[in-house]
Amino acid sequence: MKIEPTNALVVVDMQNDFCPGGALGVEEGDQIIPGINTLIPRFETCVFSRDWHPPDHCSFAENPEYVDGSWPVHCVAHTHGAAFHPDLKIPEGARIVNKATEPDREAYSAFDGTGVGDELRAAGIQRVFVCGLALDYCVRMTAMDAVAEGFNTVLLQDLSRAVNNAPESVKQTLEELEQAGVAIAESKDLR
Ligand code: VGL
Ligand code: ZN
Repeated sequence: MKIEPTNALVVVDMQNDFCPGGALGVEEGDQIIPGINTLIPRFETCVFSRDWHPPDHCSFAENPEYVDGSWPVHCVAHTHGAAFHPDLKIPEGARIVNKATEPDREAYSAFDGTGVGDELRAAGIQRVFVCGLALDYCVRMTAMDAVAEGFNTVLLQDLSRAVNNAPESVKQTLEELEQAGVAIAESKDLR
């Protein structure tokens, strides 16, 4: 797979709260950062999404159950937890996308309510490579929406980690994505 000028890298939610030690820390979430950093300068277009919730976001629960979409308080806009991981090398001029910014509305996908699909199309982008956190939630929904928006879509499996990293769960997510038309690849497949 050759990286073309019409390709974009979409880096999903590489924020402190989704990394180990964060409010919703994903196991090994920080381990994908070096690989993402290596890839960033090879793309002309990079999008970085961030979960950017108000303090009273509808997904927040005192006793969160996770699987039902209730979560501990996380990624409250302008807090340390919502900040990008300090090791992530965000280039100047990168598009930063805030999502799930309204109290009464959840949005897992970087395309949901952000307008970034239209922007990428207007910029001539035809294919998007998706990576980041978390594979089973925001990465999955971002990749599903990318297909629905008409982009040729590739999930970079080695540059993503899941909240539920049990092998059967990961397998199910990858199968769902493949069935939707998402290609599954590894960063080493890119040249
Ligand atoms: C996410 C749960 C809640 C994610 C965001 O980025 O995958 N997961 N909010
Ligand atoms: Zn969230």
